[in-house]
Amino acid sequence: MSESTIIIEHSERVGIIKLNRPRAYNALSGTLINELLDALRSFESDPGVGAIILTGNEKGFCAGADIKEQSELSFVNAYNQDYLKNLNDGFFAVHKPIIGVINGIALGGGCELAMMCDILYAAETATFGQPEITLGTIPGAGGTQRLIRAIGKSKAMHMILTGEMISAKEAEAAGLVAKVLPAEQVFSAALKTASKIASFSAPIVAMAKEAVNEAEELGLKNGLHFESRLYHATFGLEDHAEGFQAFLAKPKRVAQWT
Ligand code: CO8
Repeated sequence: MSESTIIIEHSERVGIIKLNRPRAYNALSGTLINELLDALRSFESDPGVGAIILTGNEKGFCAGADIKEQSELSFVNAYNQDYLKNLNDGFFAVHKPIIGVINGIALGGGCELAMMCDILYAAETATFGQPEITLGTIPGAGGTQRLIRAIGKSKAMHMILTGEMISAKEAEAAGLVAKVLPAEQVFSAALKTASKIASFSAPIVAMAKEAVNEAEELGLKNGLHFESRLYHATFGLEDHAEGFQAFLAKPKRVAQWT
């Protein structure tokens, strides 16, 4: 039987996915993508999971599309199967927060995969790049759209048009990643954050994630309207009543989420 291309673990309420194709720097083969999407679906439907971590292995995070596989793909094949749309769609379908832990290279589709996550923690040794131009192609899993939103036009253009990489520190300064930590600390720090998020009310966490993500789709006026609607809807949840009662109790108590 062939080895799995991902490793799935649990740490209390956190579901963990580790990319695991060490011989190909975790390149995104069709098999890896399918196994990754299956794992996301399974964590999404598991009420015991409140947040997800996606990370790489000792070789780093991910070197992008599997170049060997992609070299065999014709325009017609790619077009007819809507190549890679399933990856973006799979991430869009996850209501639980996904923390990407970037522990080394995140190149091409690897950088795009990182940007599909909701929060990024990076090791000091991590590097980010969109080298597709050096292969005679362009980013194809969201890079041209998400990078500009994350770091602005000039920096995004620079990365995409030169293929040059940026360091974790540059990524943090540009707003691409939330935190940079020494390599040996980054996973445990992310796990602590994921556990904290997973300890809150699951529906409230999902609504907060949805409202933030809508900011990328809507203008300010429509976005504020959308936020108000979700905010008002939280008033109808038992978790909302519990959170407010716990705060107002004398003495204050810790809220118990459903
Ligand atoms: N695909 C397939 N195999 C790869 C990939 C890859 N992306 N990257 C590395 N490998 C393989 C190499 O072929 C090599 O295999 P073998 O031992 O059989 O020859 C092995 O991994 C080790 O690679 P290197 O010898 O090159 O190791 P180095 O340590 O010298 O370099 C690097 C490591 C920097 C990661 C280098 O391999 C590299 O530059 N890789 C390519 C990175 C790249 O250009 N990525 C962009 C790919 S295109 C893309 O992502 C399009 C985006 C579309 C969306 C994708 C979503 C699925």
